[in-house]
Amino acid sequence: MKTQRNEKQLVITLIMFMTIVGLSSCRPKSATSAFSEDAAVKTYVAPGNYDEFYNFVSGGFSGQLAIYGLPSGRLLKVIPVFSVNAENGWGFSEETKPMLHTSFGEVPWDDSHHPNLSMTNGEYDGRWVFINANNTPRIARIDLKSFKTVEMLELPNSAGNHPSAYVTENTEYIVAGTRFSVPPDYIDGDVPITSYKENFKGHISFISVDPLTGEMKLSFQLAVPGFNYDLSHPGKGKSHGWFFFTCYNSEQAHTHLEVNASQNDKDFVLAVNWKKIEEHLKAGKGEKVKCRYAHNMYDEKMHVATSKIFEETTVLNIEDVKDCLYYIPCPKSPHGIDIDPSGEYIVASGKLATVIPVFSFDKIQKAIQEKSFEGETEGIHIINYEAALYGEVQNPGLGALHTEFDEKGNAYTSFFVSSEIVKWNIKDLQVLDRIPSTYSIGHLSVMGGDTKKPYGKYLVAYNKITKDRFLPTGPELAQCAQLIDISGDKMKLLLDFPTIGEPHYAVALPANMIKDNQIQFYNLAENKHPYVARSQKEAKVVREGNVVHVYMTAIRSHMAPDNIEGIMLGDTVYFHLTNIEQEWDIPHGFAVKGNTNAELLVMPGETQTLKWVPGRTGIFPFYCTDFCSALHQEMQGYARVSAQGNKVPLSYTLDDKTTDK
Ligand code: RUQ
Ligand code: CUA
Repeated sequence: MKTQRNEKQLVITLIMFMTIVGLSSCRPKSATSAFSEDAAVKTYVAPGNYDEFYNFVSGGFSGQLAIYGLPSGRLLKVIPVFSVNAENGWGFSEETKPMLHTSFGEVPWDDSHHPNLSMTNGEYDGRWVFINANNTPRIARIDLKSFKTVEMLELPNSAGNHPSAYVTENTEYIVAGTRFSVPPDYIDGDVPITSYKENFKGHISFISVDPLTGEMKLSFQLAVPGFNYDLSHPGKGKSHGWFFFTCYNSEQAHTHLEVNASQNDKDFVLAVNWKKIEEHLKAGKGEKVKCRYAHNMYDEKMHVATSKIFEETTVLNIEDVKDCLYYIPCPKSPHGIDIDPSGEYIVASGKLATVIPVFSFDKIQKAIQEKSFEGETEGIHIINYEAALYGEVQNPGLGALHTEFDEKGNAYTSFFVSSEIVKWNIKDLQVLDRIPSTYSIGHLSVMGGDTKKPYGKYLVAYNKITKDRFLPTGPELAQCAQLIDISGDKMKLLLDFPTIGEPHYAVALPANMIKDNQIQFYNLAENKHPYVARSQKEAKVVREGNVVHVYMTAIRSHMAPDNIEGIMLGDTVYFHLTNIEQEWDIPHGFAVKGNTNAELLVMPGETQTLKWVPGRTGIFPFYCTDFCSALHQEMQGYARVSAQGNKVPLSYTLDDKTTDK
C-alpha cells in the first residue's frame, strides 16, 4: 500500500517535472565523466583503412537512410528513400518518380524511423534493410548490393506507421502498426472526431517477404482497438511466432493527449500469436475489404520503377483471432518494447513509469493456459500483470524509451528525461552502470543488439538535443550520435559525431558481411531500358509528335549527341542518358539550363531520363555535373529551342557530323 502511494506520488512529480521542462531534459552534471582515455586510438581508422561496421541510421524527418562507418563515425552515403533527392535525381527522373507514388498521388517526403535488417535464424543475413514511413504509411526495402531503394509498399487502413518496420526471425514478415488510430479506409471516414471510440481502429499489417527476391506483399491486417500502437518487436527463439506491441492512450482520448492519455496507471502491451493467426487464415477466417494502396518496384536490369495500385486486402477482426491476441497491463505510457536474445524477456519502457517492467514469455504462456486474466477490453483478454511479470528494474532513471542487449546478458536502456544510458543485468534486474548522454537520448543501438547473437563491443546513442557539442550553426544544430565502448564493465564514451536529419533507430552490420558483394557497375549488355543507347552509334534524336526523345550516351569525356537543333516551344523533351562506362565509381551527371527539374546522376551501365519542357526560345547548354575526368569541363552540349511553326529541322551532332532527321 505504502509503496503504491509512493509510486503514485513519484509519477505525479514526474509528470509535473516533465511538463515544466517541456519534456526536454536537463544537462547531465558531468557530461564527460566516463570519457575513455584511449578514445582516439579506439576510433581512429587510419587513411586507407576501412571501418569495422556499416551503421544504417534513420534520417527521421529527412526521410532518408544514412550510412556511417563505425567506429570512426564517418558519413559514407545518404540513400534516398522516401524523400526526393535533387542531388541524384531520386523522385525527379522519369524512372524513379513511380517509387514515390501512393494512393494519394506522388508523395515527395516522409518521416523514416526504424531501419531493420533482414534476418535468417534471428541473425542478420546482409541482404536488405527495411524502413518505415510514418506519415503516409509505407515500408521500403533497400538492397545491400547496390545500396538502392528497390521497393516501396503503401499500407492501407493505417496512419502514423510507427511500430514498424520490424522483421521476424527468418524475414517471414515485416510487421507494421498504426500509431494514430483512424477510421479504416473500408468505411466512410467522414465521421465526427468525437465518435473516436466507435469508429477509430488500429490496424496491424503483416507483410510477407519472398525469400529469394525480397518482394513484399501485404499478407493480412488485424483490426484492433483504437489505441495508439507505438512500437513493436518480434519474439525470437522460444517466442518466435509472437509479436509484441506497446500501446498508449488506452483512455482513447482524442484531444489534449498529453494529459488525457496519461490518466490510466497502466496502458498495454499487445501480444500477438501470428503463427496461430496463420492457421485461422488457412481455415478461411478474415474478410476481403476494399482499399487502395500502391506497390512500387525498381527493376535494376531495366533501371525503371513501376507502380501498381492494389484494391483490396484481408482483414481479421478480434472475433476471428480471439485466441491469438492478449493485452498485458504495462506502466505507464509505454514506448519501446524489446526482446532479449533468448526470446524469454520482454522489456517495455514506460515514458512516465518509475520502473522498467520485464515480462517473461514462459509466464505469459502459463497465464494464458491457466486463464490468469484480469478482465477484457473490446473482446481481448487482459493477462494479469503479476502473472506475466518476471520482475521490475527499480529506480532505473526518468523517461525510459528503448532497450538493446549485448552478448553477455546485459540490457542497455535509454532515458530521455534523465539523459542517460543505464546498463542492467537481465537475470537479476540490478542496475550495473550508467553513463550520461548529451543530451536527451532517443534510441540506442548495440551492434547486433536486436538479434539472437549480439556482437556487443559498441553502443551508439542517438541524441535529440545537441546544444554545445559542436560548433554552433545558427538556430538548428546537427543531431549528435555518441559512440560508447561497452566491452568492459563500465561504459566509456569514445566519440561524438553529427548526423543528418533526426536519427531514430539504427542498425549496424559487420563490414565483412557485405563489403565484397557490392555492385561496382551495371552490366551494359544486360541493360534492358527501353531507351538505352549502348554505344555512341546508338545515340539519336527521335521526334514523336511534340515529344522529342534524346538517346544520349556519356563516356569520359563526351556526350553524344552534343548539339541538338529543331526543338520547338511546346515540345516535351526526354533526355535518356546512358552512362556507357564499365568501370567502378565513374558516374556522369546531366543538367540543362533553366530546367524546372533536378539533375541526373547516372551510374556506369545505367540509363536515366530527365524531362524538360522548354519555356522559351534560345540556346540551352547541358553538361555533366560530376567531375569525371581531366576533360570533364569539356563534357557539354547545346540544345536550340525555336518558336512553334519555324523551319528549323530536327538535327544533332555525332562525332562532329550533323545528322538530319
Ligand atoms: S521512436 S526516439 Cu520512432 Cu523512440 Cu524515435
Ligand atoms: Cu562526365 Cu563529368
